[in-house]
Amino acid sequence: TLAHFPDHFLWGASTSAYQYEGAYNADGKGPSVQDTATPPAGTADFQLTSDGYHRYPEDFKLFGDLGLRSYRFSIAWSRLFPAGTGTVNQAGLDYYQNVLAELQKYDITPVVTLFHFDLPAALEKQGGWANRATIKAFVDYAKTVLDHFSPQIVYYQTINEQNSMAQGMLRAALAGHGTLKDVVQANHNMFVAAAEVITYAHEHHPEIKIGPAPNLVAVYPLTPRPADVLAATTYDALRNQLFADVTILGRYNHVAWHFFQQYGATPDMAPDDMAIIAGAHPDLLYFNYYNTETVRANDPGDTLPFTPVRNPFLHHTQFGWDIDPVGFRTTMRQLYDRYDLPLMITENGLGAHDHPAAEGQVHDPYRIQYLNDHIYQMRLAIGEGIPVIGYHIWSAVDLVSTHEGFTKRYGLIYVDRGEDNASGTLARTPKDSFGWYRDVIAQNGAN
Ligand code: BGP
Repeated sequence: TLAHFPDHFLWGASTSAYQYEGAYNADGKGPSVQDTATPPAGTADFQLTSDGYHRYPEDFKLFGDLGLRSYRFSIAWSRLFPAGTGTVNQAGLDYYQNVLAELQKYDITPVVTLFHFDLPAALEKQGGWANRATIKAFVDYAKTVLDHFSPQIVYYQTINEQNSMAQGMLRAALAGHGTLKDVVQANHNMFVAAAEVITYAHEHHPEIKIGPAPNLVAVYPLTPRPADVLAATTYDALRNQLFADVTILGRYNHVAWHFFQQYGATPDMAPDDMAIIAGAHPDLLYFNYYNTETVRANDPGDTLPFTPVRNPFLHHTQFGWDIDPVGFRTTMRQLYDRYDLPLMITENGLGAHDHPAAEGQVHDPYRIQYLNDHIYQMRLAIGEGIPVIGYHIWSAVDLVSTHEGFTKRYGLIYVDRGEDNASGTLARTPKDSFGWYRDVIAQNGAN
């Protein structure tokens, strides 16, 4: 028989500030790196997005109809500190206080990310995360949030997908933009910053449950050829364990460290960095899951020992991402086994070209299928004894994708951005997946 979801399971949905709020310069907000970047040709920028900054009361009312138990969102650092440091912008604090009050009306638990890809542009100009000064800036910002919103917010994530950011920086470095040393240094500085915040939270606000929010996935070798299996372990060590081992176990794994050494790119450390990192103990492992990854071995002498490839046994999304619900369960097993922390899924969902039908409804059976299959595997994982305490669909509302604007949508609620995906009335329409998820929540997942 199938296990039941726990009574207080957090059935949720997710957004991030720069992808949902818009209002890029409202009420004293400073520019973030997302505001100063040039969006890919043909996609909407991050100035207006879903206009969640102004429309959240309407959206939260729909969340209430949905029966949502938790809402995972991020606070925009540059609303509180327009230049990243200095004096706090009261209007920014007030805005998020209003957001929390509105969620409370519907008894929705806030699950809050402190930093989701939107570094204040002023800090980026001074070297961004590769500059140690950014550690202090982040810790000061985070302390302001924790002190101001305690005890209203219990569930916090420090940094969203630090490991994906590091991978992005690594790809850029390999293409000649920046150095591997800077990537490793930026990654290290984020470890120290997040650790200081976790320790501060525990010392000052013991009710808080805080942890990282990486993107962690099972890695498969393309074939049982030993070289492919070895390449898969290397990829796993760099993509997943490099991040999670440092954050949770307090140590760099030897595969990653050796990789840095080969390139003369080990991070510079202050004497107590590793003690700070090892002294911080996350309460939960929050993680984002979309797909697994499959790799094959490269030839000896190639720059990297592996190449990510499409898995021949899996279907994929319209945007080429492998779809792997079973891999979701494998991932949960691996994470719980290695890190021994309760799990909370902060993102899971399907990006697609959604189009309203003639009557205005949005039929998204592909999304329902994807979500249903993943929730089923989560239920099996819980049945095996893995403590999963919440699940958030990316995304609650349509919002701007990191690289594909509104052409790639994830929401349970459709947002009208016009034929060109860059204009429109911004009107909201619940998709079929909304009604489906409402039933899942009402039955506590026992559909
Ligand atoms: C995660 C990010 C989100 C989000 C999602 C979908 O990596 O945390 O911000 O956008 O992936 O990715 P994309 O928008 O690139 O399809």
